[in-house]
Amino acid sequence: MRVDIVSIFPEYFAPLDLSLIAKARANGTLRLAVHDLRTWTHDVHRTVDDTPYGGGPGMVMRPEPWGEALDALAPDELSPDGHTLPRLLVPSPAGVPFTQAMAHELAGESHLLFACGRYEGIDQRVLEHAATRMRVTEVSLGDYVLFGGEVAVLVILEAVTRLLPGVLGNAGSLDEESHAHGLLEAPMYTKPSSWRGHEVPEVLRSGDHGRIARWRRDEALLRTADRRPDMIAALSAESLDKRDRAALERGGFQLPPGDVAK
Ligand code: JAH
Repeated sequence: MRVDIVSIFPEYFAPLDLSLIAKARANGTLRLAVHDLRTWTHDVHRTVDDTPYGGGPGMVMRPEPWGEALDALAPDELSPDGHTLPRLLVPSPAGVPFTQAMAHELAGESHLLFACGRYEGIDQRVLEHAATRMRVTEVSLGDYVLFGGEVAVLVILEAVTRLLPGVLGNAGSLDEESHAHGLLEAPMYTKPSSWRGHEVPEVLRSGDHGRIARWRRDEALLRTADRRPDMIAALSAESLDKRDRAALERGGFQLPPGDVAK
């Protein structure tokens, strides 16, 4: 996968030289480049922002440097290495929610291009214009405001690159994790079995794989109902059986009637 990142703070991306992302870059799984937006400014002050039309506080990123950056990184002609146009991703509190499903979708792309906004964001015409040439997605990590898109790009890249073939050693660990089955994961424990007066649940030391699987399922259901009622409400009719319902009722949770009954 090829990834290009455009930002006025390329130094934010130093962590991409660490750990498993660095390894994926070294072995050619990931071809990643970070670009300074000011490369595509031409005035002495290398200006990237200006005041907003219609008034209001803050500044908006000027369209011209972004236009040149996208021309350079997503040329109209197919590049000599046969790469197609990138998928443009723009972190924004006004974007569509980023999910594990979107991470899987992005892991199937051959070229991602990230545009990091700062201030009050990027002139909307940049995205409008880019959409005439490539797929453009404004994406949000949650309902809060950052200084800019840089940290959001680090998060998205970590979620996506760990799904690339060969990046995670243990192939089995991908489908048992939180969000893969629409529930939060049960708690995990390691040695020692007793630590500062806190014990590992007996069932996990029983060696009874059936009981362990049932316990983990119950714990996953209970903590999801407690912490993420939205995820319980989103479960399909088939995903909760009678034992699941019984576990939730034992935990004192009221199930919505009908759609999650079985
Ligand atoms: C803030 C440009 N959903 C997380 C998120 C993503 C991007 C931004 N804020 C929050 C942001 C200012 C300028 C992007």
